[in-house]
Amino acid sequence: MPYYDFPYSIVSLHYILNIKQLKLMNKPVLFLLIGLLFVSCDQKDLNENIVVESVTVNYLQNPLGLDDRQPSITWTMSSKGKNKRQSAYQIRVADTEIKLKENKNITWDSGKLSSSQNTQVRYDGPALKSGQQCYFQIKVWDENDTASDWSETHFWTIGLLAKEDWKADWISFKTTDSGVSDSLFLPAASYLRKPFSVSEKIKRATLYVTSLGVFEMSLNGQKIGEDLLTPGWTDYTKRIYYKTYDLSEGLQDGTNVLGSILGDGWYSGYVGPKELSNPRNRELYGLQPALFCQLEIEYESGKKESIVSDESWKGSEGPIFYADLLMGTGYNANLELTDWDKPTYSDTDWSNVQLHKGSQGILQAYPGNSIQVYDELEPVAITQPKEGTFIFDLGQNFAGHARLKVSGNKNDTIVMRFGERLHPDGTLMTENLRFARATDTYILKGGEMEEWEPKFTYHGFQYVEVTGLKTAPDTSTITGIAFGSSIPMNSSFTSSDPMLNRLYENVCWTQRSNFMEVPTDSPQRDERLGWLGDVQIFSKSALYNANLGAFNGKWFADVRDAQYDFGAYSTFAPRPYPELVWYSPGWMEAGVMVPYNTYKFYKDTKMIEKHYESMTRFMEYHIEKSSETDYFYPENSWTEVGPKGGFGDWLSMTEKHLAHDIMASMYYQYTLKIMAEMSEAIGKNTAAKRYRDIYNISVKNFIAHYINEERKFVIDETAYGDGKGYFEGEKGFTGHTQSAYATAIYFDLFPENLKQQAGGHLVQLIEANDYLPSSGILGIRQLLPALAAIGRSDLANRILLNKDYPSWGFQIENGATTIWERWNSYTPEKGFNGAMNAKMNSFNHYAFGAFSQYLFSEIAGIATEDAGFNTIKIQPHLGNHKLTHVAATYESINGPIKSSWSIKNDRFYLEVHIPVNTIAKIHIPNKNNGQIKENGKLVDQKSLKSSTIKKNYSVLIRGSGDYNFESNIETLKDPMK
Ligand code: RAM
Repeated sequence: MPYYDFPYSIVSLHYILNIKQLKLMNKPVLFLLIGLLFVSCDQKDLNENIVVESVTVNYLQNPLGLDDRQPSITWTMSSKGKNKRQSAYQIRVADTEIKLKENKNITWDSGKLSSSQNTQVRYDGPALKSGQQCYFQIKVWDENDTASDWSETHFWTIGLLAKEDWKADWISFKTTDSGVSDSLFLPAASYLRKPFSVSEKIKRATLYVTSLGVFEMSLNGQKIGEDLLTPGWTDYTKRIYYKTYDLSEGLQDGTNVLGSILGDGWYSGYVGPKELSNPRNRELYGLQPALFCQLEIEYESGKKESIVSDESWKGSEGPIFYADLLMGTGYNANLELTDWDKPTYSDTDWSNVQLHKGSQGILQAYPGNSIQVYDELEPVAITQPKEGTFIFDLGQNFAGHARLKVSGNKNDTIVMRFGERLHPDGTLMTENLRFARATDTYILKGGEMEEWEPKFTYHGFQYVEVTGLKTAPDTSTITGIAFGSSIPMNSSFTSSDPMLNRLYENVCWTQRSNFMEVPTDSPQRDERLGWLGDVQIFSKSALYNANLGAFNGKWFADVRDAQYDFGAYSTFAPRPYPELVWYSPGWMEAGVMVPYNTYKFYKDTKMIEKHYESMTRFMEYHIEKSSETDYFYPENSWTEVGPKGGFGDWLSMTEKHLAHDIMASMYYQYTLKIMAEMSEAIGKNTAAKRYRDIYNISVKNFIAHYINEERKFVIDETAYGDGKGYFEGEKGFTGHTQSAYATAIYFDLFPENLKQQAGGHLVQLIEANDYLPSSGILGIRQLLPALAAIGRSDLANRILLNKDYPSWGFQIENGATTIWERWNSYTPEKGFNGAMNAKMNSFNHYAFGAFSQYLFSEIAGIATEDAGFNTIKIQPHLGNHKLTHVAATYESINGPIKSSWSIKNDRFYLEVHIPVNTIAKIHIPNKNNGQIKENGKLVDQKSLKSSTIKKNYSVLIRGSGDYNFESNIETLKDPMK
């Protein structure tokens, strides 16, 4: 046994006393010492005991108001020991904390179940009822059958499950049809209030609330919860989510007031680009926002009461004279309704509300991560490019709004505009916002310092332009308030290269800015749509950065709701334009690929089951279409979509476009393959076999058609004619691009020898392109991992760290703080590229951030071998040895996985952390199984296995714990050797 595994007490005793001294010792002292030894041995065992750490239900901590009848429970575990595994678990659920503690009248006791499963354990007790509270604890047993303590108490509650549970009506303050199609129409927000009295002692009070439009609720003058832009965005004609809040503490004896402010939001406000919804791009779902809420009060006496939205509520307009997601919010402080949501307020001049027709959509519990504030930013500079026009630089591009602090006279008007970049003369650049006006207005009441934050809008910006100030501002005048969906983002990546570190931060900021209820393309311009192509390409990167179980699950429902009857998934989801038929290869496959990635990260078979019928319909559509052309897509197969052929390798930098049909075929083949895997995961083996059979035929025919004797991709260019109808079709088409080979390798479509030959072409293309990327958004994710897969991470890193145009480094060199939409979004020579800027140019677009999965899966080398990171691989790719240090932690569903390495004097040092219940195959860079040290000691060379990539790794299998390794990498510097 190595010394470090020896009980500390024996080692220490040995150091304190030598054997002679022990013999000389009198018996009582000896017994005392031996006793102490046992105590401390026990102590050591105790320290190695498993502790149940973070516990979630349907990916959320202590969620309120679930409508899932079999919620899934997941826990992580820690232990100071090594090789710790779970051999059994027990879950106990009760409807009060006391019952749980006393283990009496338990709702469900799983009993001790022999199982290593610590994620996605489905509740399996008696049927759950509306409003039910479920307090629970978990106990686990380790590999020696030693029990842990019971975990802390956690809970979930159930929402309103049956239609009959709902007694509320849909209400709104006014019903106005703008009738406006060609000019801006920005109505005021409405204020609704309902006083009610409480005369008994309260046991529990729960608010269930939703709206068409966006709401903010208050109780006795206090905002309820921290969520913004609730209840978020869905296709309201099909599905509306309600939120649940616990108000047990907030109610007071006597009169209480529920208040609500309603804004247009996605329901009746401006959504998406003007062109898509002509003649009007507001009121896409309905005319006037409406509220639907129900406060369930349970008194100690057993009496129950419901306060619901109905015609007894009163409504008024107030200080918010416009509030729109794209256009901004205006507030006239002189119209403030002071204390309007407190009991003392008199609402005699308020009007009665009206009943609203509501929606046919099904009412469901909100399953995602609500939007919340995650950061505040202080200005780093204030400039005055024009007299009276101040520009506040917040140092970072992000999505959110600004808090304003001003003093002045009554009716002074402050106007704030938002932009991502400045013109060379220091003025705000807003051309790329297109139709989004992104303008907030504040009208002062005068006198004291006034502080204001807008509601019901958000902007994508780094700079705030402020006009109307009467005195010189300072850094407290404007504060950036960054918000987005509250996805847990606990992973980290740093390296010895400051540019790469900044780049990774840019990816995270871009993700945060665009994970706004749905994964949007951009937060600034009049678009902000959940483009499927962008989501699928960035999906794995996003999953490394954050836990997206809840967020993605919510979006998959949007994807299903937007799916066409004939099977194709729409180009974006939600799809607020019911008439629009728009789909494209590479985009629509997201409906299968993102669920697959989510399954691989979280082993979530419930999610597959929910989405399976929809995915099957999609696959049938593809299979039927491709059956006419031997189950792949030869040239010109997609003339029916717009633009012709689809979007293809959108925004690539190649001379000729990669033929859309090559990409369409490969994306289709990949979905066949992953559908087979997902089918198997839920026991649908016949379907799995069918998908695999079609896959094999498809790939065979595809290779025969597109690959020539030099093993190059070739196409019949004449098939595309003069390219008319295709996006930038005048450039012509080719098969021979970085994206084509990288995709074939990354999707693992080719047999080994062809893969190597494809790799050779990829390398040549990269060398010929001065080690710069040329891929568009359908190929970019694949590029770096594909190079690593053929043993050329040196080239991958060379591209990654390149600062020439076009590259990621070039963006950083040119002031990027988020990822740009285009490689040429900005160049010093051409600025924002003239007309292109006003057409389509976002500086906060995650698609090209899709490289960042490579930082985790290849550079740090953390990947799952199974689904759910129970069996993992740690395999750092050292590239060209220019990075000398990397430290990454991926917060997996099983707990944190750490890979941190450094290179010093041709020696490689690796530190890893493997969570409990996880087996790691650790690949240590090491030519031909040379010597490896583990925690300072030589590892028996016979126990080492060589890994496949050119025998450049030795593989060790280890269980949970912290380890460090050391190897010689002198001979690995040149991958060509
Ligand atoms: C743009 C979007 C998105 C892309 C589509 C094709 O407007 O921003 O990034 O997927 O077009």
